[in-house]
This record gives sequence, C-alpha cells and structure tokens, in this order.
Amino acid sequence: TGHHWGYGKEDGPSAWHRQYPVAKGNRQSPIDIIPNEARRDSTLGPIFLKYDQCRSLNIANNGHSVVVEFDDSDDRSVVLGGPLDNPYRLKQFHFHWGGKGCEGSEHTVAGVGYASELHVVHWNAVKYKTYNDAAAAPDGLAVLGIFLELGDDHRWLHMITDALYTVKFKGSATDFKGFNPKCLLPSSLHYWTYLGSLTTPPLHESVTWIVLKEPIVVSEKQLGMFRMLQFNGEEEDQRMRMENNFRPPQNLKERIVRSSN
Ligand code: GRE
Ligand code: ZN
Repeated sequence: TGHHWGYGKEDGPSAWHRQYPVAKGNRQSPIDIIPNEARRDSTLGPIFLKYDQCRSLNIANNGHSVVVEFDDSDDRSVVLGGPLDNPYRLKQFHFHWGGKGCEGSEHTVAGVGYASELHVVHWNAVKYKTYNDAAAAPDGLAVLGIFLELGDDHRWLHMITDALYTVKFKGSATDFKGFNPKCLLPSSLHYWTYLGSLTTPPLHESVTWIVLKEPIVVSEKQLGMFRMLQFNGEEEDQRMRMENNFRPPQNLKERIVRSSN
C-alpha cells in the first residue's frame, strides 16, 4: 500500500508538507480568527445563497469525510456577494469533526474550537472551465464555513445522519437527491472572510473563505453518528473510526481577516 495522507500519527497534518510543500505556504487554512483583530469593512456587502434550484446527487465516503455532491453543470445554485467578484457554483459540502467530547472544527475563534465544521464548496465557473482548474487557481473557490456546536437535536441534520450507514466505508456512495443545504444554515449570515486554502491535500491556495459567525446547534447523539463512519475501505482489516478529521490552525502570516459587520 502506497503512502497517502490522513489524520493519523504518521500521515496526519504535521506530515503533509513532505508530499505537499505548499502546506507551509503563505495563505494556508484553517486559521484562528481573532474577532478583535478582524477589520470591519463597510464595503463588504451581504452574501447571497441562491440554492432554490439546487440538485443534490449523491452522498459519499471519500476516506477523509462524508461528502454530498451537487449537479454543477450550470449556474442553478450559486453563492454571490460579500467578497466575491462573481457568482460561484455549488459543488459539494462535507464535514470535519472531533472525537467524543473533543473539539473538531478547523477554524477556531479566539483560540476556541467548535465540535464540528461544515464546508460548503463553490467554484468560479465564470473564469474556469472545470472544478479542477478552479481548485488550483487563486480565485477559484469560495467555501462557506459553518460551525456546529453541541446542544439540542438539529431539525434537519437527521437527513444526513440517516444516510450515513450506507456510506460507512471509504469508497462507498449512494444516491442522495432533493437535499437543499439551506436547511443547515444559521439565521444570520454575518461572516469573516480571508484568503486561504483547501484544508486537505493538495492544500491549493485557491479559497476565498467565508466563515459564518453564528454556529448551528446539533446534538452529541447526531454528531456521534458521524463517528460510525470509517476511514478504511470495507475490505481492509484495520478498522479506523472516522473522527478528528480536522487540520489545526495555520499561521496567518501577512493576511487580514475582514468582518462583514
Ligand atoms: C476540504 O477537502 O476540506 C476542502 C475542499 C474544498 C475546499 C475547501 C476544503 O475539498 O476545506
Ligand atoms: Zn473541508
């Protein structure tokens, strides 16, 4: 078996730079967001999520997370406004989470993490022909980051967790039609924004991050269902629970974080 990246002792975030030197680059993600040091920018407008016509396709376990993919063959569902110069097409969303009782978000706020973080990934189809082209370009992706904190059951997250048993192992996928990620948004779309990267290899420095300030609330029971997933495939004998699949905060370097309000 070849060497590949993961979240373990040997193949985890501190080892990624060996295969992906950009891991030590100047615009890596996630970061620790320090609200008092963010620049309030009155020129930053609100973000708009036009998801009414979105078409979810499937849900999959890619060995790193659970991913819901969308039909991105036209501009039927886009994010626009805020820091973005043009609409970006909805491609997929996925989650990062911790172990039981552990913090599991990628971004942190004043040094404090949340239980989990949802990433809603969009790409710049105005400037680039394919998602892969966009994912390698400095203005190619716009990712909405949404924190999950523990509390009561989330009213809609069961739509996701009910499907997890079908994608327990790496490489499995199943139809997942008719899901609108709008139901996973908090009531306020106030945000922080900065220029960063994918948080997983190849760690391309291609993401305009839009991190929502207001978390959504999910229960420990609901988040626990994500930990029934496995990093490994069905045929592998080594069983590895999918948890702690987050990269820790990276250096801010010369960047500024802007605040929408
Ligand atoms: C990820 O894998 O975590 C990821 C993407 C695309 C954009 C941002 C991101 O796949 O964090
Ligand atoms: Zn992610």
